[in-house]
Amino acid sequence: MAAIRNEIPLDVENTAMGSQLEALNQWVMDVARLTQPDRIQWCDGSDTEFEELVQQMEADGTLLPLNSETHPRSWLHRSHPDDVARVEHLTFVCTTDREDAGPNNHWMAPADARAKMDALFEGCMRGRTMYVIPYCMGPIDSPLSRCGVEITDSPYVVANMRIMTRMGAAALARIEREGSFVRGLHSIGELDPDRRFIMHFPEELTIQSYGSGYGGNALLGKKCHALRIASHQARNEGWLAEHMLILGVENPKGETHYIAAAFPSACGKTNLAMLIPPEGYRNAGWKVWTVGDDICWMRPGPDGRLYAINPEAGFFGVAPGTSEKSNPNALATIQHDTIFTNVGVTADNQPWWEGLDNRVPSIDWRGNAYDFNAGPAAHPNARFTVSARQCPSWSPKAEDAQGVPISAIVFGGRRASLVPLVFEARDWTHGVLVGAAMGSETTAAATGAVGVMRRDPMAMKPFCGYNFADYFSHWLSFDKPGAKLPKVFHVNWFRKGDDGKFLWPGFGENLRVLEWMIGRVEGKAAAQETPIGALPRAEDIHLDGVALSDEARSVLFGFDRAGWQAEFDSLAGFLDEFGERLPGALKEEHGRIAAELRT
Ligand code: OXD
Ligand code: MN
Repeated sequence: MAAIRNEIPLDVENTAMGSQLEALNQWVMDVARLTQPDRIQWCDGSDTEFEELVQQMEADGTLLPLNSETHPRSWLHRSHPDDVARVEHLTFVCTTDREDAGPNNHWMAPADARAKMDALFEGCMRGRTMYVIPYCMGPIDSPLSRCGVEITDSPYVVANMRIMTRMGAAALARIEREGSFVRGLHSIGELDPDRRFIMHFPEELTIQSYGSGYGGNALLGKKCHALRIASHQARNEGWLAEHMLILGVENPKGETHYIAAAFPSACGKTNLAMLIPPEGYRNAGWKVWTVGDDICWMRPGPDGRLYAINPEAGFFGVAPGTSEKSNPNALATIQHDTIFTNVGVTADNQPWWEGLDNRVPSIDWRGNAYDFNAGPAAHPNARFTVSARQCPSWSPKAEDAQGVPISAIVFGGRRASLVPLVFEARDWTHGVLVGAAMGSETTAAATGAVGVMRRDPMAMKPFCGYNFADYFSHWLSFDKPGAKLPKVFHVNWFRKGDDGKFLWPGFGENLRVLEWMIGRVEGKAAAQETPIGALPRAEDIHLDGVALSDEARSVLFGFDRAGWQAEFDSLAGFLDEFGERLPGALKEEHGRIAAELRT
């Protein structure tokens, strides 16, 4: 090891020693030889380390301190204006066999991808510090958790990873014990969109990301590890890595049901995870507990139920639209110790975004004087990064090493028409079809057009690290003797009326729908059977105090047979894209429902 270090002109501050860490040290040195940093810093996750990083970033303008009276220890980061979202067209899954990545992923042969990335990484850290970040996804002592190491040249990434993961000494100790970890190499490069790639090598548990500092592209523990690589690992090891929030609903008797819900990016996962019950429910003793707002790792426990952990330690939430009305818990969470990215600021230097309140900001996310005619003050995908521990509804069970038992799985998207407020799948196989059929209008979380309807199975279109056909088979495989699987539901908070306005009030009122689901789980709530599943009638859900027009009632709880026939025809075309690899059971389920719709 010493010889290797002597070959390169590095000021190695400290290095991880110990025989189990030999492979890690070796990799770090290989990366240093390729990228040629001036310094290597092993991150321990300590407060002192964070303070030093912040001082350095304040000095060079990477972080701008916000109003310390209203938002203590909080900062604004302005990204490069061309680097504001995930880049799905530049994100690749590099498997030996192209078919293993599937039609749902961009693919590149591993050798070609490595050659491309080596050329980009060569010498890219000259003049920079290379940070080595050991991290754990999930509670540090949980058997469901997995570790990784991210190497990056971005102090902003280090600061965000410290919030979003369990980072530092404890993670390194676990890596030393386990001897296995996901390797993530990241450089902001030149932040040039033409020299930007996010590569995944799931067979080697490796990630390489170049040219972006944006969360989903650069905080490698999140989408790259906890979804794309983890979904591949989960398939091999018999568990599920999903794009789902996890919440607990506690009833007035003190009983809590945990629900996992998959919605595409920027479709309200954070709002639902932090829901505040309507007043009547609050007074009666209902509570909602937040376990996670974006990612859920689940696996069968000894009793046959699925147990879930949130692999993340923080929230990387969408700021625009977050308000006292939509999400008071999120607002309380981000009052201090928060990094804001690409928001506007008010004249007294408070963070501001569209939908927050009716103050007028003074500077926009690019740092220009705010001009209403020049576009929004905050970028539509502006974000906050904050520790989950600051959330008032943070569940005491969120740190439980065994995870929480899941009673219901919910799928949902933005669907202006056809799809009713809620329905329940007949059984697990039908539930998998409901997930596979998910559609939603695109949002600003990824670059590209917004508002275009696309199929987004289980909200995993951008995140499944392998062929969707195999992913559906994996989901189906959980239905085996002894399994006590959750019930599966589909919701649509975004149904619009003829006037183009939303028909359902959403936010806290969504608890009424969750209550109905729990009633179904407990065998207490009523519903009517339809070919697409069990739908509540308006009288099956507690709607007291909710003002719904006649149109809203009939549409939200209605079943449009002709519309669903057309939907199933279009779904057939989508499923056909997966050819022979598509599991027969899913094809049959589709055929059965399509036939029922025709009778
Ligand atoms: C996210 C996303 O950042 O889904 O969570 O894009
Ligand atoms: Mn997400």
